[in-house]
Amino acid sequence: MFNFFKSKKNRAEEEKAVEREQTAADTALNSQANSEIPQDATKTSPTAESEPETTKNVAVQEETKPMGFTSKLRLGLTRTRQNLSKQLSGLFGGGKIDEELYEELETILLTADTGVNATTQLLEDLRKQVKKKGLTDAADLKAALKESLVEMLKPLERPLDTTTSNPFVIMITGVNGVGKTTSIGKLAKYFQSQGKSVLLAAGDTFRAAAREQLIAWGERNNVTVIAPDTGIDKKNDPAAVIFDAINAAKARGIDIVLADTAGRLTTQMHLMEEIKKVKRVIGKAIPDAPHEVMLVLDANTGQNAVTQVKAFDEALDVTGLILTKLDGTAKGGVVAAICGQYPGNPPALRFIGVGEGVDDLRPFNANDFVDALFD
Ligand SMILES: Nc1nc2c(ncn2[C@@H]2O[C@H](COP(=O)(O)OP(=O)(O)O)[C@@H](O)[C@H]2O)c(=O)[nH]1
Ligand SMILES: [Mg+2]
Repeated sequence: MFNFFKSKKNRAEEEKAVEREQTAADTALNSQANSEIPQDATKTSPTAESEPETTKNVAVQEETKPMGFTSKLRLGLTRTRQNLSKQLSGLFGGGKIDEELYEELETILLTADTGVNATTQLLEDLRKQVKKKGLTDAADLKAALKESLVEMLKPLERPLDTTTSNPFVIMITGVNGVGKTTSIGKLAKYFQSQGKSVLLAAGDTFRAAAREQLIAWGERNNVTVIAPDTGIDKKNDPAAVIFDAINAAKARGIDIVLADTAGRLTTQMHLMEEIKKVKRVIGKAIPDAPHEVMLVLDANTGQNAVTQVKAFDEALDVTGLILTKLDGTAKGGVVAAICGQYPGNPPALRFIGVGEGVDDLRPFNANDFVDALFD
């Protein structure tokens, strides 16, 4: 009873603290997002080029120096970090390492959506470390937990190598609203920044808005988008659109094709059959394609994300994951939950999304991730 009330009170305080830091984080993100506008505007403005660089412009540029991804990752993980650190600070403040402490830690990890398997695994590893290193003070546990987490998450860290094929075809899939189309926009920018040419295939033929959304991302990144005709009589088959896009990419010597698809629930059997067909047809354009079947997951869905991995993998042999919206959740533990589900051999977590901006997607790095969670 007492513990319940205590934790409730703590939670209210934590929530206030999280809110305060989140507001600060939002302000920082907004000022950064806003700051990107004048730079872009300068590029497209016809008069800007001829204007001499004034001291005012220089000042604006200095102010708007892009935020490094480490800071962005930290900012994006604010909620999870706040949630964890407030709870852990009491626990790791000092004192004896006893069963009660392990139990409390178990609860904290579970409420961060770490999942039963991963939590058990982490605690086992922690106990081993405590024994091996002869730790007696709870204050030493933070470093030990970080070490256990990094070790657990390391196998997820398998960056995508797109040099094995030209064009390299990436099929993007997942349920509705997880961030597929947005991630494609971000990926286009990411690959371009590596000097690669990109083409987008508007394979979500379900909603006209999805097509428009992808075209907008294409325009923003100056990338060709192969989209279906929108005439009322046209029956737009997603497989056909993507097939055409791959052929266009071959003809134009494009390096990377990003194929968008409509969101679907894994329980919608006919839609799962449709996506299997899309995959088969891609293989007709290039025999070993798609070279990557990328499943996009929303970090807010917690344990559900784990279920989605299983179901999409059964249908499509998923080769990589993108975990989006880590900025919007206090439950970043889902990353560990995925590991817990596949002990020793988790799927590759290619990228994580920590915001809606075009730069808010980066390859997953276990060390950076754990650092951003704790420090
Ligand atoms: N905060 C946040 N929002 C995101 C992220 N990725 C996508 N979104 C938002 O999620 C919503 C759905 O994204 P969309 O790409 O249309 O999802 P789709 O249905 O899977 O294609 C949009 O409002 C996006 O801006 C992310 O990493 N962080
Ligand atoms: Mg979409």
